[in-house]
Amino acid sequence: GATMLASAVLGTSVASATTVGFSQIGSESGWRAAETTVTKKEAEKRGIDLKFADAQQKQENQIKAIRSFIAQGVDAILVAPVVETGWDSVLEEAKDAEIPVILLDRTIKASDDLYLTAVTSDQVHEGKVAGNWLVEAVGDRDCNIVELQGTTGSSPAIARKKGFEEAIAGSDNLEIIRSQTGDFTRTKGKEVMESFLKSEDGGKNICALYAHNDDMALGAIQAIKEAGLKPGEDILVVSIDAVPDIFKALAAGEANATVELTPNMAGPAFDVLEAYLADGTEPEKWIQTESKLYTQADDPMKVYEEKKDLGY
Ligand code: GZL
Repeated sequence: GATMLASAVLGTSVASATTVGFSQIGSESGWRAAETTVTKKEAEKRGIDLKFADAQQKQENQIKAIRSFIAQGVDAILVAPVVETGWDSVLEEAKDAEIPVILLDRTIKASDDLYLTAVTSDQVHEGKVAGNWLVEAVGDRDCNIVELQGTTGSSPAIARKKGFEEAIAGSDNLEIIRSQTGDFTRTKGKEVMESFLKSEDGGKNICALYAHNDDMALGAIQAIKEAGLKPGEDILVVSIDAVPDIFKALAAGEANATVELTPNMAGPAFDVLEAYLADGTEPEKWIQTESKLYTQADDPMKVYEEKKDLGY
C-alpha cells in the first residue's frame, strides 16, 4: 500500500510496533494500581503498543481477554494470574498461536512450557521475612496472631501463609488464632478485622496482625482504632507491599513493618521479551524481584515522599 510505497521511495523500513496484550487482575490494591501505571510507562518507553484489559478480579474475564489478544494476533501477552489454576487450555491456545506469554507478580500451577517466564518476588520468602520480624519483636512474650489472607487460591496468599508459618514454627509462644481472606482489599480487610476483634474480647486477646498486603492492613488499622485500641502498640501490624500509605502509618506508629514488593515487573518482562522476539533467546523460567523489610526505624516519611508519585 501507500506506506510500503513511501518506504520504498524513502528507503526506510516500516518497523511495525510490537503489540502486547496485558491481562491485569484489576485494581484491588494500591500496589496493583502502581503495577498498571509502571507497565504502561515501561511499554511507552519502548514504543510497545500495549492493549490493556482489567478483569475486575475475575478469572473468566482474564481468559476472555487472553482469547481476544490471540484473535487480534498480538506479538506477546502479559498475564497477572488472579489464581493458580485453570489456565491450561487458554495458554495452550496461545502456544498454538505461537504467542509468548509472560506471567507478572503471581505464578500458576501449569507446565512451564505454557509461558516464557514469570516475573515475581519470592512470596514464601516474603512471608518468612514478615514472620521473622514478628518473632524478634515479641521475644518470649505470648502472642496471639490474626491473619488476613490474600485472594483465595492465589499464589501470594498460599506462599505468604506458608512462609510466615515456617518462620514462627520454632516459637511456641506465637500462635495464629484466626485466619481469613480479606481478598487483598482495604474494605474487606477492615470488615474481617472487625469480626476478629469482636470474636476476641474486643481485641484484648490479639497481640499482632499479619496481613498478606498493606491495603488489608490499612483497613484493619481503621478497625482497630474504631475498637478503641492502638494499632502498632496494642496490636502489632506487619504486612507486605510497601505502598506509600503504609509509610504514613509507620511514621504515625500505627504499623510496625512491611516487606517491599516492586511494582516494576514489566521492565524485566519487556527486556526478555524483546530479546526473545529478536532472536529467540529463551529467558530463565523465573525472574525474581527483591524483597526488603522496612520498619519504623527506616525514616518512613522520606520513603513515603519517594513513593507517593509512582502511581499507587
Ligand atoms: C503479589 C501481588 C499481590 C500484592 C497485592 O505479587 O500479586 O496482589 O501483594 C495485590 O497488593 O493484590
